Amino acid sequence: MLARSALRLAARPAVASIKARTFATASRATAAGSRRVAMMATAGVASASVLSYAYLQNPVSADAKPLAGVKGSNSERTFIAIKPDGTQRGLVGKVITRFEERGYKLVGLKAIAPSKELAELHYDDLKARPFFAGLVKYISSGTPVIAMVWEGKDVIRQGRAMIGATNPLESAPGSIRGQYCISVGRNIIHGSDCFEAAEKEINLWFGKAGELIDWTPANVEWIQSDN
Ligand code: DAT
Ligand code: MG
Repeated sequence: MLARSALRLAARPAVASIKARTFATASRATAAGSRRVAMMATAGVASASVLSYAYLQNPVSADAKPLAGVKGSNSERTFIAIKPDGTQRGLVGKVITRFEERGYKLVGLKAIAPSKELAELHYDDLKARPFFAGLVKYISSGTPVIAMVWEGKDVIRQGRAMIGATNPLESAPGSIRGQYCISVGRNIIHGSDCFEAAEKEINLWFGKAGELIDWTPANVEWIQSDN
């Protein structure tokens, strides 16, 4: 397991170097986690929190498939993020509900206040655009981004359709942006626009071993079957 983790980190130097404040999972398991486990071990105390840290330090082999799944298959994955304005406006539950109810499977989720570096890497293709600095400032403002990976049939294209056009003026009224946004600079949600972007973005935001969970929904046949 350690050898596998080391290999993965070596293959993803950009991810390993990103300094971001995560609220949910992996980075908490590092320094503070080890200190706490050591203190509790010294005191001879066993508790649920010790067990959860043990899980984080030795993640189950939960993401054995390629990070973005297999293009064009039922295991295709996309990176969806609720931006800081979506979080501030209390729209997290509504966005998650749309993807869940459509039939997609949530395989990764965390709240993260992205560093400037992470925001710049994420929007690397837009760095020559005049709005780039403002975009990075807004994404790395300190309000959490809700980062997710969703899996299922055609999830990349369907995800983009559900999100709607970049400029809310052009997004269909039933789409997420069409329902909740009026400004291109505050369009509340991000979604990968192609398989290559999904690979890059999932790698960037969920590149550590054990951050994605490969599970089988009980109703998968009722959602994905083509007969
Ligand atoms: P999308 O988020 O639909 O993939 P994009 O990749 O072209 O759109 O741009 C990324 C984000 O940058 C977009 O969600 C909002 C912001 N943005 C794009 N065009 C903009 C503009 N003309 N003015 C201000 N912000 C813009
Ligand atoms: Mg884009």
